[in-house]
Amino acid sequence: MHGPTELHILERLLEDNEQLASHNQEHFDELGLLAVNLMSAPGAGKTSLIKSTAKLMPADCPIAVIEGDMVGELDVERLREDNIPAYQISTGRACHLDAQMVAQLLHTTKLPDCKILFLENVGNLVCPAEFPLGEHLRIVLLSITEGDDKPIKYPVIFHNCDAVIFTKSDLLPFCKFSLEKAKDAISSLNPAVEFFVVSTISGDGLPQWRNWIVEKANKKISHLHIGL
Ligand SMILES: Nc1nc2c(ncn2[C@@H]2O[C@H](COP(=O)(O)OP(=O)(O)OP(=O)(O)O)[C@@H](O)[C@H]2O)c(=O)[nH]1
Ligand SMILES: [Mg+2]
Repeated sequence: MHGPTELHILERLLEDNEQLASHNQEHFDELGLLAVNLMSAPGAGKTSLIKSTAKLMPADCPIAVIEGDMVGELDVERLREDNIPAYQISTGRACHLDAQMVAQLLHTTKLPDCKILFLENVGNLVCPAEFPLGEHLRIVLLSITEGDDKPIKYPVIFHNCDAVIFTKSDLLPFCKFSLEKAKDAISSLNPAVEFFVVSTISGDGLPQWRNWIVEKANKKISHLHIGL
């Protein structure tokens, strides 16, 4: 249980984060890009999805990545292997990115000319839900190996997102995972949510996801008409 003082501090923390997130969004809008927060449990396939998405992107829709991890630069290195511009934020003991960390990077780093900026959050299904970063879109990845009960057990992150991507669909034949059950649980929390079912191994579902995100960029960025 939290006492009144702890609750007050938490409220102030979240309010400050909201203000900085709005500030970050002004930066994103000035830069003329679509900012996309990718959230999931550790290992659900965020970095793999970014790498596969980049390969399918039209040349006139370059991407960049802000990569959040507690320590190390492993994911940034994986992205740079594919020539994807990637910028590390090390969160230390924090289990999520926050708007202050992103603001600091935006104020000290010149991002390349890109149309979609992915913010890969720290692997965690709880805290990232509470700390908006200024993104335009919030995407949650749920991998087939995690179990179809996760939307019921971790509702906040699924309640407050634009799309859910079921990842590792190549493993469906080997895991007891009901897509129908998971989709029903998420839709009851968030009726407007969109679903994708993808595998970066087989490539299934990736073109549909790519088309959707490019369409979102076309709508968000004025004068952008990326063809597919
Ligand atoms: N079978 C299968 N494995 C996958 C797929 N996508 C990713 N993986 C594997 O899942 C593991 C984790 O993938 P990552 O892309 O590193 O996951 P992540 O969400 O970025 O992980 P963190 O950043 O540590 O939270 C790796 O071993 C990937 O090879 C997929 O579509 N199918
Ligand atoms: Mg990763």
